[in-house]
Amino acid sequence: MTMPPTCSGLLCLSLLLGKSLLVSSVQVVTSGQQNISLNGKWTLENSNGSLSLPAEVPGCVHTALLKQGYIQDPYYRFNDVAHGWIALDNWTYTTTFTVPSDMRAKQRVMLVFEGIDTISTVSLNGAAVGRTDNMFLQYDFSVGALLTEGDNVLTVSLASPVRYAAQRSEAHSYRVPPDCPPEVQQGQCHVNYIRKEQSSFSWDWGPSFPTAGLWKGVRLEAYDVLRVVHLATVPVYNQTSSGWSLQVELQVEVVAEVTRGQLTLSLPGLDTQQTFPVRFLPGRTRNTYTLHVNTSGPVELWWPSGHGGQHSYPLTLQGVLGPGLTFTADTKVYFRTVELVQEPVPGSPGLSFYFRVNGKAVFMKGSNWIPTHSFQDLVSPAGVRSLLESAVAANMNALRVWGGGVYQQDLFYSLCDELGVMVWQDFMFACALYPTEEDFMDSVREEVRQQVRRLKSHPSVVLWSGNNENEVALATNWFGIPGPERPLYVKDYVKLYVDNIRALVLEEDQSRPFLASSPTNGLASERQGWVADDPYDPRYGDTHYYSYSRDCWDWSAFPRSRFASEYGFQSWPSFSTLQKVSLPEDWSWDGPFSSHRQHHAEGNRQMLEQAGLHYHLPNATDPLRRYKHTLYITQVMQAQCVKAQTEFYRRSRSEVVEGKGHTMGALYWQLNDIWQAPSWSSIEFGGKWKMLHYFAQRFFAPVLPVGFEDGVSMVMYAVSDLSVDLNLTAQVSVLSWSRPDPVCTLSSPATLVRGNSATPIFRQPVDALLEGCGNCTRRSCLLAFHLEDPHGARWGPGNHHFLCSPRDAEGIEAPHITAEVRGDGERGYTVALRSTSVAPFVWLDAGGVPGRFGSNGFLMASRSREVGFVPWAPTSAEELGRALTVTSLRDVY
Ligand code: BMA
Repeated sequence: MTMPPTCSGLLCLSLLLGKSLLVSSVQVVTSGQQNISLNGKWTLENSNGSLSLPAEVPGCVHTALLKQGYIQDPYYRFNDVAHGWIALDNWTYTTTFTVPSDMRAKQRVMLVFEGIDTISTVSLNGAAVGRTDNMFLQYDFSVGALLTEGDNVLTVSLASPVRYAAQRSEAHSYRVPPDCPPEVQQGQCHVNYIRKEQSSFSWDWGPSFPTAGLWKGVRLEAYDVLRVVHLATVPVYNQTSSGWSLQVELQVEVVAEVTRGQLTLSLPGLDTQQTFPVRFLPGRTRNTYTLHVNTSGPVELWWPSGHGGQHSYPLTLQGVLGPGLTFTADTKVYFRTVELVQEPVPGSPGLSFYFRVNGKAVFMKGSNWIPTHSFQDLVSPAGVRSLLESAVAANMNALRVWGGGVYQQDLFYSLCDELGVMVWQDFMFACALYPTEEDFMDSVREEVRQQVRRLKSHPSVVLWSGNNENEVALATNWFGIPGPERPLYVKDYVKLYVDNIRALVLEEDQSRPFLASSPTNGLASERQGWVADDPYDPRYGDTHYYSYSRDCWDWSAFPRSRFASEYGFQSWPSFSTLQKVSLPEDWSWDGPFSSHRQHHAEGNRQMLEQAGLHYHLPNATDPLRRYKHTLYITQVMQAQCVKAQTEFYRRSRSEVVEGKGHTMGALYWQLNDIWQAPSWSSIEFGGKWKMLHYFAQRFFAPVLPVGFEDGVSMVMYAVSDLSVDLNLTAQVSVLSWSRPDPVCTLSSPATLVRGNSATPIFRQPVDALLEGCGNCTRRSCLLAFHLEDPHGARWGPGNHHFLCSPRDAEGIEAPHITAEVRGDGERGYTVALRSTSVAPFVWLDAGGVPGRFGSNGFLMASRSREVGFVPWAPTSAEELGRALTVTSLRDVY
């Protein structure tokens, strides 16, 4: 029920009065409970009072200053550095509100902050209510005694996070590195001392915006007997009885003496209903009920995308207590099991590392998720949805929520449930060592409890992982810790991730696996006291692997790991994305803007060096043309490099070579961007797909032909994530760079391709292959291939293999490509392309027209091709036609 706005004092608050409340993404209604939302307009003041402005809650200081016109767009040009002063000041949020007398008369009134960023003192009517030190916590304060009849004044005084972190580090008895980020990141120091988004002090893909604010909702909850604090449902499968039960966990806060009544849980979709007697003790308690699911009929399971549906069952909960108090909740339940399998692999030293969902081994395909905005209050539900849908559209079934960002909002996990995206959930610790003094640990313990309770009902969450790269940071001594001091840091490491985080996770949730770190050797790391000698060992656990100087086309350089949870290459975003935050004077590769946005040391040089190994670098005389071509070539390089590495991992799923293999996961670094800058992402800030994302759509396809050279031979594998066996042949066309039609075609014998395997399907010496085909040489020809069944039906996308670097290709012509936009926009548009010759890396760019093409970055090997375009906002064919540009490799030099 929404009340009309009530004006009180200087402020006009929009009050939301009602009983219905969202508790861990479940709608709970408790009779007799009243809630008032304190979201809306507050006032914000800096420490010396020179700035005083209205500020929206949820929100942060930066966005308030932006909305009131005190600062320009923080993402514009060099503003991240120019706005550095904001995070050095202290800020106070104030609101005034009234509380109806019947609400004040309740036994208890709780002031609930869903999230405060970060260090604050909360006061109500001049009296201190509490302090906060962790942005990942919800804080509940009992404030009934402080409320008055008239105006109530609530203030939250936030200390500068940068100064706080510095003070904590200063006060610490020994150094907890890494002190400061590399200079190129233009960031702030000691972020490991504050429980806040670690990348907010800068990262190698992101700006430094150490935010402060009330980043989530604020409300009052008033009740007489009981309020529901939390509700979680975790299905448990009993192997012996082949039956399911549902653990329902209800956390309540009770003010009365012992409260008795009954609770009815029903799953109508499974003909299951049970009533339990309840007895709640006073205070905050957790109460667990086991609902035995009637399995006389089949229980439909939740599956990762590509492996089955995501069936859910509605669950209702109805509580009746004493005379007249009721509470109800409606939620969804999904059934699935998940295991992380680490067991001996025949013919290979080490242990496997893969996920088994509902008893089936699943190859994880996906990427890593970073914060989608520096200002969390500007993260829109539509933006989150668009990114997740883009992931699934690119045939991903998994994302890792990386440990340097934030635990995502409820919507993220609900969408992952619905879309079949498995979530590897890190705890928020990254690339650093951490202090372990008592107050810090207390805060972390509460963070783990709250986050595990909030997220454990989601089937999408398949793994808890302690941190990002902190095991390897210790193992390989990133921070130059002198030998004699190492045990102290190892002790802190074990205390934080094992004795506390792991212990708490095991206590709170035994329905999914826990890993202490990523990368790690898993069980083998445990045996070495949780810090392995070499956590990158490809025979155990997961790996992160980056090499910018080695030729990315050389697959022999990649570790044949059990599971690749990070690998990648940088590229620049498209011109239309950069244009929004820059001026014409910024549009050059060597200028200050290009180095300012690059936060990875030598990143710009590395990109061009890697590109130069295989492509001519742009040399147009017109500077803007050359700049745009340079952006393009970085995307070509990135797309092809990540393709080579991902295809290597996918074809390694079924074999062991020199003791290594059985790779069962490929999560490249990184899915999305936090701002408009060069990074490892496949999707630009704003949602536009880079060439890599279009490539991912193909290299993650359920059925994929992979081609590579092994010694003197051309080899092809058929990779299949399907459950069925297929009878397939590889159809290979030899193309000449100088002609649009194949020179010759050949096919492999039919091969049985088992479900969930990678099967060799074609092998022939390259020389023999070319000799049999006109005057083809490595330099004049290339290969295009696809998979076909005996009925001539194609399985999976086509693929191609270069026999030389395109920069050495002979006969590659400047293609004349024409593009014509067709259609009325009802069902999107079609771009009809015609080319006079073979054109690699054909790139359609709709400029600032938001939307996505059916495919992009492709090889044009025949004269014509049609590509769909779905706009994300209404646009006309003319507008799209005007914005559309077509680039292919030969255009850039
Ligand atoms: C990995 C990540 C991030 C980083 C990326 C690229 O180590 O965990 O810390 O952004 O590499 O350098």
